[in-house]
Amino acid sequence: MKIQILGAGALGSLFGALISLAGYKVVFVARGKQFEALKKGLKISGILNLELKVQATDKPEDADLSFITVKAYDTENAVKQLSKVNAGIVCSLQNGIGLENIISEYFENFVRGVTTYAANLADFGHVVFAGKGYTYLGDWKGKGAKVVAEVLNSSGMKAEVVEDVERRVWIKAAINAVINPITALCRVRNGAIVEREDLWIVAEALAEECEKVLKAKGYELNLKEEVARVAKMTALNRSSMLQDVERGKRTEIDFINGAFVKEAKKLGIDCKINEMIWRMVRAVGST
Ligand code: KPL
Repeated sequence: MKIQILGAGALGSLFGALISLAGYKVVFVARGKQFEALKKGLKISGILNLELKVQATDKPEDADLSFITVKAYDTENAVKQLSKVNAGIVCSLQNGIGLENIISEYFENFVRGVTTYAANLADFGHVVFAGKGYTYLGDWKGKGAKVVAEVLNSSGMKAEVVEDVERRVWIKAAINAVINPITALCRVRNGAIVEREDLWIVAEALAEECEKVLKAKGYELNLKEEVARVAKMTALNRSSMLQDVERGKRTEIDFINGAFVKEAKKLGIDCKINEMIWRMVRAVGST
């Protein structure tokens, strides 16, 4: 079985490494400095310490399974390229809301995944495996979730096929809507959210608005508790948005807080704090 990672950044490279260590043939699709570095090899540190030779390319190839791990704003570009080859089952593990319609348009078998695995890019070609997690997978269009779960589980990663993947996408995005912008704006690790009173007050305000949106969509949960749990569990992690801001890269804020603000408007829910934070991150990042 040939597996392709479209967007071999931090998370994509970690998944690619773990899957190739299990014996699967894996192709890493990357761009720029990451592509150049991967041609020389991939270093993993943190929970695992190893270096491996990988097959790197800058264009998608035919594959039996293609993971999409590009940034949310690159989705359209990436799927257009991917649609030119035989992509096989397509599985998105991206953060953010609203990517599903774009991907479904191009492929017959589309699996949406939500993962809590954590990875940071220490340098081009060097990924820090920062946290083991869980991956939930659901068939969004056609079939494939079972196959993806088998690949991940046989690679030593915990994965499960679920019926409510859309709910899980929204809940993950809500957690991201609280942790990511605060850590990016204040340049702190995730743990600071629960350790510093000032930050927790902002976190609570964001969480209250997002929870109202979730509730109106029929997704009940105590978001503050969930945010506190994730912030403690990933205390030492630098959120993906903090990493983007530190590198002067565009952030995924439009697909996280921006998506909550748009949904809140449709539902007639006040979401002003998310809107302020959304605009502040846009101003800080290179949007
Ligand atoms: O998903 C994450 C991210 O950084 O994007 C969290 C859960 C906040 C972990 O860092």
